Amino acid sequence: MNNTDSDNSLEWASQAYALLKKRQEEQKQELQKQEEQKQELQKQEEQKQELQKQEEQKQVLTDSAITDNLAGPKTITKPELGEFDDNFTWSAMVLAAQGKTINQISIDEIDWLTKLRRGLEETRKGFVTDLLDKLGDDPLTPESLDDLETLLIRADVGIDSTDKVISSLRKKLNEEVVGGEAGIKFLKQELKLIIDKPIKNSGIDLLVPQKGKLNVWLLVGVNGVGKTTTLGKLAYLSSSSNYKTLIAAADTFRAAAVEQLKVWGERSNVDVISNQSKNADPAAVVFDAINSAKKRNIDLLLVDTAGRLQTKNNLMDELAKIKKIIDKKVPDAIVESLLVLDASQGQNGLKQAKSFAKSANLTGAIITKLDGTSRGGVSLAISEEVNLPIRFIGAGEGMTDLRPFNSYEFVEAMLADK
Ligand SMILES: Nc1nc2c(ncn2[C@@H]2O[C@H](COP(=O)(O)OP(=O)(O)OP(=O)(O)O)[C@@H](O)[C@H]2O)c(=O)[nH]1
Ligand SMILES: [Mg+2]
Repeated sequence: MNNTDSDNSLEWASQAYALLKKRQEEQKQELQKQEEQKQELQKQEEQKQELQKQEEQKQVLTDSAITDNLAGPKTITKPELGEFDDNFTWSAMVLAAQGKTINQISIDEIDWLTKLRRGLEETRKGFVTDLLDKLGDDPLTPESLDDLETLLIRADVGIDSTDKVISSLRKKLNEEVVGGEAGIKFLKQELKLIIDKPIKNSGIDLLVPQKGKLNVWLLVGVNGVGKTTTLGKLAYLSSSSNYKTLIAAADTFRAAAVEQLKVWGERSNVDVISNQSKNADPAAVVFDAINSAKKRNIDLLLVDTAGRLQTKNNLMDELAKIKKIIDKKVPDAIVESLLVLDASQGQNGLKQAKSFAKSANLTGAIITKLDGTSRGGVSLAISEEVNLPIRFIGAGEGMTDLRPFNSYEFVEAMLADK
């Protein structure tokens, strides 16, 4: 990028910022106006019902005291426009590079990209910063490729993906002189190719529920990786995108799982089908949930499953049983078995993916906890070695901290140079 380019980019980002700021101000004023009108109406009503209202308030307080004690989302806060800083300009540029115009970008998107970039900061620190230091502005040499190889392995990118990238770079180097900046650009393209391959192979670029059918998404994975939290975020994403959504609480092993799900369900207005009795059969919960989904014309049924049972075989048997019930009751349902993986577990996550892929008929992966881990590179290993399309990524515990996976944004965030 030469000076003029960066001046133009900054000017573009600054216009986008001014527009978003204006829009936010207008929205705030509109909300305030509505709020004032509402308060005026309420005032008259309140005078009449003073006593009754005190009674109700007591009840609300008790309810929120109960829900606040459960693991679940805090409140759904709409993201606010932050400063016009490096985070903003980088996010705006990433959106612009994907063909968005100033009018098309939103605060939500800027907020997410900022989170993603921050989340991948640790991965980047041990990798890109070192790489850029080593490369400087000089052309790539066979020695710098050796350094890059070590860095990629250290970032948990995995041996197969690393080999692939390094041999492509070596080939390019034999043909022409590759400068530092061109090297990074080529590296980004290669990493993106690796992540995109299983997505292309699946024939589905973006996973969304198919209209007119029952879509059933099973969330599977070992304990503690973030299945229930991810399911809660998906329920919010789905219902706020106007898909009729239902949750099946099929983790009957963990006592608090149902309560945890109910909190998430309530916040996004999605019902939870559960069976509170001890040792309830998970497949029976799914059976009930399918009946309910059919009656209510549900688009998406999200199924939470157990991460820990007495043995790994039990876990796989149970998943098979759930799958059998779905196939039998709704043969034309679109079923997705999504493996939830905790990015911070690095190579261990890769092992889990390999073992689940063998026995659980997986169709995709969701990477969670990308915030604050240095091992985000594992996403590449999952794509290359397990051939699983990554469908969503989570970078935080809040309701809006999950987004459909976008390989361009992911690679840009992983290799952002500041
Ligand atoms: N920082 C961070 N924490 C997360 C994320 N996703 C989940 N968590 C946290 O990880 C912990 C475990 O999450 P759960 O959703 O209960 O995990 P699970 O896979 O359902 O666990 P089991 O039901 O016990 O198998 C909770 O404290 C979550 O808040 C994320 O993207 N970022
Ligand atoms: Mg759970």
